[in-house]
Amino acid sequence: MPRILLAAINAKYVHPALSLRLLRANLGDLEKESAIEEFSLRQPMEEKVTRVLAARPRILALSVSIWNHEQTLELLRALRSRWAASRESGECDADPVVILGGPEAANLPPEAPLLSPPILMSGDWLVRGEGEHVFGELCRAILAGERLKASNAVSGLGTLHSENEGAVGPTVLDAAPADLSLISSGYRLYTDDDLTRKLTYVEASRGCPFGCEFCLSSLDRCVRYFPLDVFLREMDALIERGAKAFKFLDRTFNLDVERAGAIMDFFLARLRPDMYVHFEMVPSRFPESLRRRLMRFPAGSLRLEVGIQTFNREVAALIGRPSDPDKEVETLRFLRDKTTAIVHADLIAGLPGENLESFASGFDRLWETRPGEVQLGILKRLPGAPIARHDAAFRMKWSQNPPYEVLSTSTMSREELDQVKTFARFWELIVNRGRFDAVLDQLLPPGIPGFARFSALSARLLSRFGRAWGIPLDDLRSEVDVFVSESP
Ligand code: B12
Ligand code: SF4
Repeated sequence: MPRILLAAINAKYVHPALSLRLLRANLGDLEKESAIEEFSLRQPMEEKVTRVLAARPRILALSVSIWNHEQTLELLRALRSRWAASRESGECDADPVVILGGPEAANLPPEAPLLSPPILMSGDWLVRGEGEHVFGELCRAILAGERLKASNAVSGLGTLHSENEGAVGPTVLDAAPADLSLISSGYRLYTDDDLTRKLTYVEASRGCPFGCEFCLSSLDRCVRYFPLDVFLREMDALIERGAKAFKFLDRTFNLDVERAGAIMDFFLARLRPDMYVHFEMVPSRFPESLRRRLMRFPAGSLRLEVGIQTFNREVAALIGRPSDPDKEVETLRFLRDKTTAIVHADLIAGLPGENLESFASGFDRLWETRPGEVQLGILKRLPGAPIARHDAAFRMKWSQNPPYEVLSTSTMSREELDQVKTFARFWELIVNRGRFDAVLDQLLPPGIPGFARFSALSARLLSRFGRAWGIPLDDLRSEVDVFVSESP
């Protein structure tokens, strides 16, 4: 039985939790006493509970992110009640120690116990920040029955904030950003099954120099890099083992253009027909050297996420996001005309100061460049994100439950945001999934503003079906055909 169980609920089966592998790989001598359990949101809760109970760990470490916050709480509540029953029946005498970490748990406000989010109240420890250096120290102290002191806590890398002995709430440990040259990589802990059946998440850097206030990465402005030679050796080993779908988690892959170029050259030399790499790039940094490389990737082997978020310069300035719409459009055109990359570009509705009109004109501008996919999202008002400073001035209202979607602002009403939500859902079904490509030019004729036209279709579909999900494809197809035949 592992004494330490690391667990996470992933959004889907194909998304692995790199965090668990990194934490485990940095446990040192405790690694052999640990195990990883990964679940997915759709898996029945009872199955998750049973697997954790069966492992009977001394320490249960859970990675909490926005997509699993509610389910992790449900899991913890179920576990706590089963552990209590086992204690009462004399089957065991102590509950496992629960350590929480991850981007959601780390950014929820833990200080006021009465107001604290229930998930934090269900943990014994809360680690905020990068866990590689501190997790092992903490586990060692817990297993040895020692108290972790602020002075010697985690080799001086963390700070103990509060010790709520006997009180409700977890003890909070703040971890400093990890030294990426000192941590052991977690890639060897991907199983062969992971590599062939899931995305292979990798990271060559951490941090982002930009300050977009809606994004948690804006809290980590200091960009740090994994040593390139070591990283590329790891990638080589993963390719040898059969990894095919490389998704880079770097916030801004093209920040250091030379490094980005070296990584691309590495993959270009090793691409196999069923392999692809996925990078997230800022559209303002596409120098010639990068473009030449992007053009060399064969069809199907390159996916790019190019965040646009807003084409409204005032809104961008207000939320601290660098913006140069003309340059961004030029980059998107280059990608469309000169590369075979599958480009995924996103826009956010509900940013402070953005109204429906400016959102629509941003959409039209983006759609003119015909990226492979346009992802429309409603602003998430993430706990801990600096965008909170606009709450009062823009009368921001948002859902208190994850994913904390904005419901209305002073410049966008609830109805307008609902309209964008429905639009986004139908856009996903009809345009992004590529099932209607044969009629796309009639549906969205080049030269005609796409937002108004697709809004009309989306309103019609909503009134016809009463919902934007679970619609049989044939029914959707017939309605789209009628719309196309009736529209000029
Ligand atoms: C992959 C990913 C996803 C995947 C899901 C992955 C999965 N496993 O299921 C998908 C694509 C589905 C996704 C969706 C969304 N995501 Co996302 N996603 C990421 C991304 C790019 C990588 C996560 C990752 O693996 N990072 C690498 C690991 C090593 O970092 P880490 O998880 O933070 O772990 C470190 C520490 O947090 C800590 N730690 C983590 N767990 C634990 C546990 C313990 C016990 C300890 C001690 C420490 C610890 O130590 C780790 C090592 O240093 C991050 C951005 C990023 N680059 O991190 C955003 C990010 C996590 N996502 C974010 C957001 C906002 C979303 C969306 C809401 C986006 C949207 N607009 O729709 C949706 C959620 C949809 C929903 N259903 O609710 C936010 C965070 C939100 C939050 N509070 O959790 C992030 C940080 C992006 C950002 N910069 O704002 N996402
Ligand atoms: S949105 Fe992108 S560019 Fe802006 S802070 Fe987040 S990761 Fe960086």
